[in-house]
Amino acid sequence: MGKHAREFRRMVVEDPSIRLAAVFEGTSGDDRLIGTAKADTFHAYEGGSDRLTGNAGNDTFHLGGAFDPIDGGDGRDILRLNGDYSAGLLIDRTMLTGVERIIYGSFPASPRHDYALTFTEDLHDGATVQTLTIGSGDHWYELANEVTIDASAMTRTRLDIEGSIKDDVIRGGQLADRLAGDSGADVIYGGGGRDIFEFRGYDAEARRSFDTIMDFARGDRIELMGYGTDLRLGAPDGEAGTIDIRYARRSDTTILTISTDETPRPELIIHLAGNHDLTIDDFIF
Ligand SMILES: [Ca+2]
Ligand SMILES: [Ca+2]
Ligand SMILES: [Ca+2]
Repeated sequence: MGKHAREFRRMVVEDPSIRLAAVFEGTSGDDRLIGTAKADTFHAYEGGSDRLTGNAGNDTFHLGGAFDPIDGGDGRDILRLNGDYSAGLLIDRTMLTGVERIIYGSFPASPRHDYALTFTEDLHDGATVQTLTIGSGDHWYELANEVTIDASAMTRTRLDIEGSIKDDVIRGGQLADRLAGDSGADVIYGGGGRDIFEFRGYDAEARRSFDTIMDFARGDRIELMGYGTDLRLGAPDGEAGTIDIRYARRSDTTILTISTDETPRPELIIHLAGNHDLTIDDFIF
């Protein structure tokens, strides 16, 4: 057990007169870090076989390449991953529970910080439905690289997933999720439930590539944020303010082309696998 971390724990947890939140610095040894009832911060970058317990309070856990078991406890807890997770992680409740948000990224920028996370079950016990937010939505960590997230095994979790600026593969769970690939050429599966696929108009990269939704189904919707609120379904002529819909038989793909201005270049292209007869009700503006 890491000496420094152990002393920290004793000081913070075993002395009831100290009620401040703690900042834990893990060591290269096997640290057992137990948080207070306040908003604690855990840094476990140094290796070893650690166990991190947040207890109550809105705790933040920082990991950097390895994955140590984390129990966030009560409160709204955040796990920040800043390291190379490209080899792929299978995550179950013995590894991660009681955490409501996962932020991945790379700071400083590194070409090797890719994230391949597969959740083999929900991260909470019991029948209640909880929300898990996953993304790089934080200016500090916006330099995220490719992410592959598979939450298809989750049946009691509503996912709010944001991809990276690169080409991602995102699989939602069995309930109604909100999924956003961000820029890059992303491949997105909603899974079960009435999912919302989100596209943001201020994302200039979206003009240069397109996302593909693999399992769009009745009840799913496409949310177009920042493309105007009066878009209409139109003929495929690039007219301003239209969503043109075309079925490409050869690739069995429905191609949506969104034009917001008079230039011939579309502002957004979305591919849906299969042939879909869409109406305006399939969209949210
Ligand atoms: Ca705590
Ligand atoms: Ca992306
Ligand atoms: Ca879903």
